Amino acid sequence: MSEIITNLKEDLYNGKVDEVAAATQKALDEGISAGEILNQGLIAGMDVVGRDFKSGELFIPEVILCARAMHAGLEVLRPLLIETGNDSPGKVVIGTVAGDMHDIGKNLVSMMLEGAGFEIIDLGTDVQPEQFVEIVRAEGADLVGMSALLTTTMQSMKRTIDALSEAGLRDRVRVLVGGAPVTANFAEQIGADAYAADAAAAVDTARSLIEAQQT
Ligand code: B12
Repeated sequence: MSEIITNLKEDLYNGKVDEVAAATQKALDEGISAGEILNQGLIAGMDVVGRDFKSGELFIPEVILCARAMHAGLEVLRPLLIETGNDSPGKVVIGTVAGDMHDIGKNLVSMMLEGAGFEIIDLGTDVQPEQFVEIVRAEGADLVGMSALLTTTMQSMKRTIDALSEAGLRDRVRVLVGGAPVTANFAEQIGADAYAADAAAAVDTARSLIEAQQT
């Protein structure tokens, strides 16, 4: 692995916001692709943070700094990830479900969908089922994307799907779920249309869900 990527991962681990932004830009300037910087640098760096958070080596304040650093790197990559044509395959309402504040993965999925031309309405984090319902209805969304990173908030996905059904919107909108603890099996159990494991898979799955809806 190149030295720049190794340094980038180290800076991310140490929560150095400005350094991560600068290292991301430097990597781009040296011709490393956005995909490689994202996967080998930022996401791989965050995996190490997650491992050490779990084992008790890192604590919440440190992880918050790492998350900020990750955001800073993603912002540098943003223009490259969202380079797009004009033809929108559909409108997506996306958010992290009620009770959950994790937004890095959701933001990445948003960016990649935007890059694939989707129109994105990002509701942020801790989004209540009623908020999803209100915006899906108001915007006539084609697809709802929900993210959950906590086993305790996964049930908010089901509550949101139930709320969409109660509001009579479920037939009109496809539901795509994701986040580290979510599985295809869980998606099926709660009545979602699909699960995708990462941002690249999210784009392919969103496309095929909307195509299937239109035919
Ligand atoms: C960063 C982080 C935080 C940050 C969040 C900052 C932020 N702005 O997001 C802070 C410090 C705030 C935090 C807080 C907490 N956290 Co935390 N956190 C993490 C950590 C280290 C990384 C998550 C991350 O960003 N990963 C990088 C991104 C790129 O990956 P990702 O989110 O999985 O997203 C990818 C896929 O899942 C998928 N995806 C994600 N969303 C979606 C949506 C759709 C529609 C699709 C299709 C796909 C998709 O695509 C993404 C890109 O490839 C994880 C550890 C881990 N390994 O996941 C713990 C982790 C999720 N946290 C955990 C915990 C326990 C907490 C707290 C409860 C701690 C506490 N005691 O207070 C709080 C909860 C706060 C709350 N109410 O939400 C646990 C969860 C355990 C569990 N099984 O429930 C984890 C797993 C750590 C651990 N091993 O113990 N956390």
